[in-house]
Amino acid sequence: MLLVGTVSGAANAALSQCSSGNLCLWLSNDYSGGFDQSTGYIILGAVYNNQTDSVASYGNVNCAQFFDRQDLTGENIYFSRPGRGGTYRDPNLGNGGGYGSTAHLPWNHKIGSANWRTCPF
Ligand SMILES: [Ca+2]
Repeated sequence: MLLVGTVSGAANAALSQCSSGNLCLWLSNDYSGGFDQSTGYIILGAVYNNQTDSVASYGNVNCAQFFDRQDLTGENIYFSRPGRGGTYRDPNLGNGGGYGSTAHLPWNHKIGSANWRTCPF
């Protein structure tokens, strides 16, 4: 899913926007602001690159992975899924988030793309 300028500015943004089976991202903290979700991957276009502040991983099989770059490569963090337990969402990426070697660093205003990966734990 290529987002060039279509992230919705929903007034009633909330965690409940994120449907089961989707990876979800919001432009503001606490699952608010512009929102997008996908059962596949997400490439954020120029307008929404480096804007995400909160995420949720509601997959049924795999873990969700969020990348710094806009091409599903490079520095990344990942999240579990509800059925697996552990951390599967984060309302504030600014204080770190999820799992991975850079998960302790601020990840707000950093994400450029997202995809699924085999849960590594
Ligand atoms: Ca966090």
